[in-house]
Formats: sequence, structure tokens, C-alpha cells
Amino acid sequence: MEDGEIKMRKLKNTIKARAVIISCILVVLFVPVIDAKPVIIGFDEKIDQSVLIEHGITNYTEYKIINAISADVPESVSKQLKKNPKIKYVEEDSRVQIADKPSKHQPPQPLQQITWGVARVKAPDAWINSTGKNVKIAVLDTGISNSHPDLNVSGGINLIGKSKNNKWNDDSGHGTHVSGIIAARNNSIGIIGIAPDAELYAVKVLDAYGNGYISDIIEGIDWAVQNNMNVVSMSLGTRTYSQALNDATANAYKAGILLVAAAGNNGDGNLSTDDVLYPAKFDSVIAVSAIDSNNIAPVWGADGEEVELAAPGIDIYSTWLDGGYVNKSGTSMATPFVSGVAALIKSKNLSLTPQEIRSALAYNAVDLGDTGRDRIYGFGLVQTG
Ligand SMILES: [Ca+2]
Ligand SMILES: [Ca+2]
Ligand SMILES: [Ca+2]
Repeated sequence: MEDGEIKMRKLKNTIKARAVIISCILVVLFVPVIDAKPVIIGFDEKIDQSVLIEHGITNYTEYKIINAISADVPESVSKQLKKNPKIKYVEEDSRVQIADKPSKHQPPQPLQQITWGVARVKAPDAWINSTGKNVKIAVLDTGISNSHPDLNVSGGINLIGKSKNNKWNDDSGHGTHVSGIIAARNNSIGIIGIAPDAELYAVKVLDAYGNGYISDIIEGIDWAVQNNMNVVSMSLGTRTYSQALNDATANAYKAGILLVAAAGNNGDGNLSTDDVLYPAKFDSVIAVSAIDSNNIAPVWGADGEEVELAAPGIDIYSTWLDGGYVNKSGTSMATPFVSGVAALIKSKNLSLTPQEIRSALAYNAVDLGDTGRDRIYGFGLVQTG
């Protein structure tokens, strides 16, 4: 009897012990990830690490350009943080996408050195004085192909996810297309970009499908400031306002970087509604709309008072993956025309501030549509001079 009782007790204890171990494992496995969401936390002044520690936030990305961090945080913690007087904002980390039109890849055109868009902005006229030398352009995109014979990439970084690395090679094609418009080399093959001797930097902030997060865009802007870029080209956008992104672009502009972004392809054909996406919509960023070879904006082009310049964006032939070339359309394609022209202006006179380059771009533009600045073409078609 006694033996039997002891056996039973032992058995019960073993079952209890196992249950405790299993529940411990379950706790370890599941509790830390319960409802944790990616957020950006902005401080009124300096980033206060004691506030983060107090709320159990130990794994985060700290920005330099703004007093903010990004992290995965449970909603209950976000609510508590919002009540802290040291916290300026806690915002959801929104998604960002490329601004090109979904299109089937057409068979390559016969190779032409100077495409219609490059001729339209009068780049060949400018090459007598300037080819973009000594100007650094960060392309915040899906990366840039590291093996295209028509592209020279000076450096870059991959900022997707939690770990930074140097694997900025393009797995989409979008960033490679944008980069060819800016700086395809003046060699015997393919095409010539607007500023063929400008220095391209691949800042990979979007995945193979052209999707990304505001937090990575901010990290890309941060990288551009730390690495003394002159121009940041962003063929991407989101409808969602972000205080963090607003602060980051404003501070980068103050720090000496010209920022250019796609107005968007979400136009509704109604001039009384503003369709311009962020970051193009911010004061510190040049918003670019697209035109076709007849200088006409498509109905899908975003309109709004923030549109500043128009540039070629329909049937644009440029570099692609595997050493190839394709035609693409979108404000994604118009944006790098402006970035390239800005590089030519900067290269000719390296002492120019971003504000001065911006004024020159507005002054040189050819008025389109209604007389004067309008919400479809901004100041008009971008020109090298
Ligand atoms: Ca070439
Ligand atoms: Ca509209
Ligand atoms: Ca006009």
C-alpha cells in the first residue's frame, strides 16, 4: 500500500513538474510576442533610454536625424508611453510602396543611347559643362543591380529588417531602373543617364515586391546624412502621414540634402482632391509628377498643390536585372529625372545649397498646362538649364 502511494505521489509530482515545464516553455515562447507591433517612438528632446528600459524596450533601432527609435512594442506599452511627458509621439510603422504602374515587361526596344526623356530635359546640352561628377546620390529603393555593365555603384547598404548589411543588390528591378535613369554610363552600350558620372549609392529599404516600412525609409535618410549624400531620390510613397518621416526629411534638408520623391500614381482625375503621397507631400521634399512624350500628364498621376516639377514618366527605357533593359511608367520613373538634373546643377557648382538647387530647378522649368505653377505640373517640365 505504502509503496503504491509513494509511486502515485511520484507519478503526480512528475506530471505536475512536466506541466510546469511545459507552461514555462509556452510562456517563454508566446508571451514576448503577444500583440507586439512595429512603432516609431519620438521624444520631445533627447532619446531617454531610462524611459525605454522602464517599459521593457531593449531591442530597438535608434535614429540620429530625429530624436526617435523604432521597435516592436505591445499595444499596452504604446498606450503607457503616450502618457509620458517626455514622449512626443508613438506612431504605427506604416507601409510604403514603389510608385510605378504594374506593367508587363515589353520586349526590349532597339538599343538607343539617348532616350526621349533624356533628350526632353536637355541633358545632352548640359554634358558640355557637367556630367554629375562628385555628386553623391542615394537611391532609396529595392537596391541596385551589382552586375549591370551600364551602372557603376559606388556603395550602399541594406536596411531591411533588423540587421544592417551590405547586401544591397536589387532583387526587384525597380531600383535598377530608377538608377539607370539617373546615371547609366556614357559607354558604348545601352543608354546614357541624366548624370552619367554621378556617384550612385544603393540604399535598400524596399523588398523584392517594392514594399517597405516608414522606419526603414527614415533609417535610409539617416544613412544618407551620415554618409554625406547630396541628393536622396525616393520613387516611393504612402498615403499615411508620419510625424517621424516629416521630421526626418526636414532635418535632412537642413543638413544639406536635396530630397526628391514621387507624387504618386493614385490620381483620381479630380482636381479638387489632393492625391500627393508622403514623403513627396512634405515641404522639405520635391514632389514630381509624370508626363508622356507629348508633355501630357496621365489621368492616374497624383495632383495637388505640393506638385513641384513634372518629368518624363511614361514608356521610360532603362536598366533592369541580369544586364537587361525594359520600358516602365510611373511617377517612380519621373522622380530620378529630377534627381539627375539636380546632380548636374550641383556638379557644375559644388557650393550650391539644396535650397539654391531647388530654386534653379523651379526657375529653369518649362511651364506646362495652366499658366504658372499648377497642381498637375507644378512649375513645369524639369530642364537642365
Ligand atoms: Ca550606357
Ligand atoms: Ca485629385
Ligand atoms: Ca503650369
